[in-house]
Amino acid sequence: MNLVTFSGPPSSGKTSVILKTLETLQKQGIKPGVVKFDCLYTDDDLLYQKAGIPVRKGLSGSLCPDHYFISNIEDVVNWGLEGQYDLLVSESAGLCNRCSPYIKDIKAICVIDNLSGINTPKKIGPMLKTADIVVITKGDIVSQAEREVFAARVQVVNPKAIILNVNGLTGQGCYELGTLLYSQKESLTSLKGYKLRFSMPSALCSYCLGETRIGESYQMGNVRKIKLESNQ
Ligand SMILES: Nc1nc2c(ncn2[C@@H]2O[C@H](COP(=O)(O)OP(=O)(O)OP(=O)(O)O)[C@@H](O)[C@H]2O)c(=O)[nH]1
Ligand SMILES: [Zn+2]
Ligand SMILES: [Zn+2]
Repeated sequence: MNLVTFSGPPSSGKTSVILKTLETLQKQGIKPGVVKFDCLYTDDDLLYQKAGIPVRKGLSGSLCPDHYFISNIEDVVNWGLEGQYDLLVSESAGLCNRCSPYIKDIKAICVIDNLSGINTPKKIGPMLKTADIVVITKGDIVSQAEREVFAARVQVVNPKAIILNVNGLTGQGCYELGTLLYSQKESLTSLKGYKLRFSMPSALCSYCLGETRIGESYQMGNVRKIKLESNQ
């Protein structure tokens, strides 16, 4: 089985791109399975189901979706192995810019869209910086110049990444992406011994633990104060 991890900001086009890409792979006889990780809500599972793709979803609730992902990925891999899927795709909500779900030696794809603003590549942390492939969507609604500037900004943040412009509506670029995702030689049977690409911050403070009261005396643990004097 091959495993690939997709991540990216909300509504960047992850599901659209994954669906179109899996369609091209299914035509080649490759059997996919998908697991969607989100925080509070997703109906992506219905879209995968409609396309005839086996799917499971996990909602992290109050936890960072990436922390939740990594605590559950082994079970997900076992689900994929039991289903005998050739390609197991995880789609994670990129809601926490400090973390990423990427694992060393497991293909990592970040989906980001042209509309998100030219400073967005700098704001997104490891999810973009440590991806192998960066898929840029929604090029159909910006100009050629905007596409070029945006792609250049992405390349500055992640010089090693393969950057692909993909149209999530028409599927243009998805065949090429598919060829990068699946390899017949790969046969993952367990994630034992694998490691995350980036150590996730543990921001355990009173508010993580459910505190709602405002005031210094209620703040314990990992607290960082804003420096207003040296702030511009
Ligand atoms: N114009 C245009 N719209 C796109 C493109 N790709 C995706 N969309 C649209 O963008 C919206 C969000 O797409 P999704 O595929 O649901 O995005 P997502 O990243 O999976 O969203 P979440 O999982 O909810 O975070 C949908 O309305 C898509 O039809 C694209 O290349 N061009
Ligand atoms: Zn989605
Ligand atoms: Zn996080």
